[in-house]
Amino acid sequence: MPNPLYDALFAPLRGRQTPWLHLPDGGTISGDAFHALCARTAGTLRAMGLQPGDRLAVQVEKSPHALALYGGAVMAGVVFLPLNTAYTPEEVAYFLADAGAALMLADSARADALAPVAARCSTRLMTLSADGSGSFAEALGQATPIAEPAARRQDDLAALLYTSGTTGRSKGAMLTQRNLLSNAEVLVREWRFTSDDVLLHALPIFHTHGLFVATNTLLLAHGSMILLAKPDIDTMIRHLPQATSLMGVPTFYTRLLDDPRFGRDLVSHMRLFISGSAPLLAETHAAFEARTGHRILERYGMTETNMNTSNPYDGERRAGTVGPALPGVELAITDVETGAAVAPGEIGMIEVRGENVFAGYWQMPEKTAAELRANGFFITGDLGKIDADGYVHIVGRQKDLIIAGGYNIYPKEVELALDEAEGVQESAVIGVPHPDLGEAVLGVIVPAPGQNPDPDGILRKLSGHMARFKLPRALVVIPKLPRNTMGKVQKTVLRDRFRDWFAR
Ligand code: MCA
Ligand code: AMP
Repeated sequence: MPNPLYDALFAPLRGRQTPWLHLPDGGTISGDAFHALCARTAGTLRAMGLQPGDRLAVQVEKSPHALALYGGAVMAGVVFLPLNTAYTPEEVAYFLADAGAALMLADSARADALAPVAARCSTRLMTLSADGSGSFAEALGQATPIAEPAARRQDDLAALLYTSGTTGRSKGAMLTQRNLLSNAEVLVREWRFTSDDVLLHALPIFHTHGLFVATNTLLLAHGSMILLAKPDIDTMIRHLPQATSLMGVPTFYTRLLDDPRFGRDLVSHMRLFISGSAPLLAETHAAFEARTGHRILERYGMTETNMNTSNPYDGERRAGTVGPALPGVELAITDVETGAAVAPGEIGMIEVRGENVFAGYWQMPEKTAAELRANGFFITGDLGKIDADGYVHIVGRQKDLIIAGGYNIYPKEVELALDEAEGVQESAVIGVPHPDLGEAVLGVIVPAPGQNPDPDGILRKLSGHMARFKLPRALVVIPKLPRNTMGKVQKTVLRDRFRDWFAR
């Protein structure tokens, strides 16, 4: 029975005795062994009663078993819903309830905290730890591997990935088999991945970048990956000599450059360095070339659209641009107010259409209608222009979003929490330049009349409720927020005023 994503990505692993995963301890997992693990995972999901189309929520540490959950879900026809391991139980509750997840897999260490949440959402909770232990791991040991993957069509959902909303409510981006497969096909071709490639995989596997861009591309190319549990720089440096390629957020590249061991010798056999998820500074691009002789290839994508543009493999990789549209992706630059196309070369809203573009937000028809036009163009919220050579320049964001180290933080969510804090009248949360993370979260608070809020105490309290990467790195107290004549907080004024806050 057809299951296009399985047929293209996972079926070729079957019978392959060469490594698919290289592990930091020197071990390897062959394609065939990984395929068998996926088939057993799919069998376990079925034995747990999951039907094609059901949602499987996963909040586990990165490991080969964790990656096989994705393969198992594809084989069982189950919709894969990966969650950031930094999310607190309170945050997880929203995703389980919204997605109506049938099963959640979590590390054993979190099981107690998650149990009441899962019970409230009528989601079955099982455990799977990075060392391969836990109740799901035990069930896996007893399971019959599925012989035949579930039949799926190109338009069936493969994954549900949540992206935060400007109003604070996260939206589940529905990604179909076609979305994922078409993008993987384009990336293999455009970036020239082959079975000789070994990707140094140091990204998390709960986001598009590490899960789809990296994993799907290497699967389709029949290459292999060095799977690192954490983006630890020492481990990355140790394994670079065995790799041919690296995909990273800009923080990977600035951290490598900060390390005196990183130089030409270490990367002599590397073929390709790719950067995305956040803007790569032109100075990083230049410093990287000076140090290694390699020009980083920068590309641009989103959870909702997979990859949209990429600098060319053979042509000029231009610093400060994200390259031309990928084959099969149409771009439009439109007026933010009217939606009409702007003149060539002008700045406007970047819109995207193609097989890569998602099917809409899970059970949010009004949000889908607001961002996905009837003509198929998705309104990205990114502002940019296309130059005379077709290269896209991202110049800013219309959406109020902070990207720190490649993670997205929606200020509204943090502001709502700060506004509730003791002694706070109101707040504004902004992103300001940060030497390691690109941008970091800064909270600006205004005291309630006669109050003297305690920034450290406020941050301590917040930390139990929201993922730590969303927490302001600092809180500053000012007497009042700058506002325009309409009463809107002028975040640009705040960003200018505090732009050197985290300067080295
Ligand atoms: C960790 N911390 C962070 C971040 N990461 N704070 C802000 N922003 C972050 N990105 C916090 C931790 O909570 C901790 O706080 C402290 O910083 C140190 O954490 P540590 O674990 O040591 O950090 P790390 O492991 O060195 O990770 C930093 C990192 C990582 C390498 C930048 O965040 C990362 O792998 N980012 C990649 C994210 C990604 O894959 N993005 C793709 C999504 P405390 O000390 O208080 O506990 S976007 C996407 O998929 C689209 C489609 C695209 O285009 O790619
Ligand atoms: P996410 O919602 O996590 O998928 O993040 C997508 C957002 O990351 C995009 O809308 C952009 O704002 C940003 N992004 C991704 N790649 C790049 C890049 N190369 N340069 C600038 N911004 C990027």
